[in-house]
Amino acid sequence: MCSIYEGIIDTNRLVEKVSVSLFVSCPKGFVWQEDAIKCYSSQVIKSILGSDTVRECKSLHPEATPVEPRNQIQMDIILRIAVEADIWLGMYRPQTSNVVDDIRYYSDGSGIMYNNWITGDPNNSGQKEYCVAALQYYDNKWGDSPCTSNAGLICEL
Ligand SMILES: [Ca+2]
Repeated sequence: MCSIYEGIIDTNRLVEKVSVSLFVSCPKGFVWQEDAIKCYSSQVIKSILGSDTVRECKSLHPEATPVEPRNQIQMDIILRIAVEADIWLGMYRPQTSNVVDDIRYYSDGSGIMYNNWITGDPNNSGQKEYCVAALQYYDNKWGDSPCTSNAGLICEL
């Protein structure tokens, strides 16, 4: 039993080292953030419309997506990088969905697994809030917002 247990520990260490070595070299225009284990675009794109954020990130790198914070560590990094007051997040409500909290990630369409909503959001106010942003006015908590709002954009891969 003891030798099996040691084997599991060694496997975990190996996987951790492989992950770091794969992503530590980011494509041009991206910087490695070790605590998030991701590459982030090194500049915030200004005043982008939410509906165009996916295309904007793809223009930087084919596999890049708007930032999709999946835990508080990643959210803290996004706020550290951000220079704009508000930042688009890589999440959306399908325009065919009538469910207010049917918020999904752009990258794979799955439901979000972490959130930091403003109290009362998501609320799809006016039935036109299909994008999600971290809003400085609300202490960087998240609001579902019209995709035509202006906000900064950070891409990740
Ligand atoms: Ca809202």
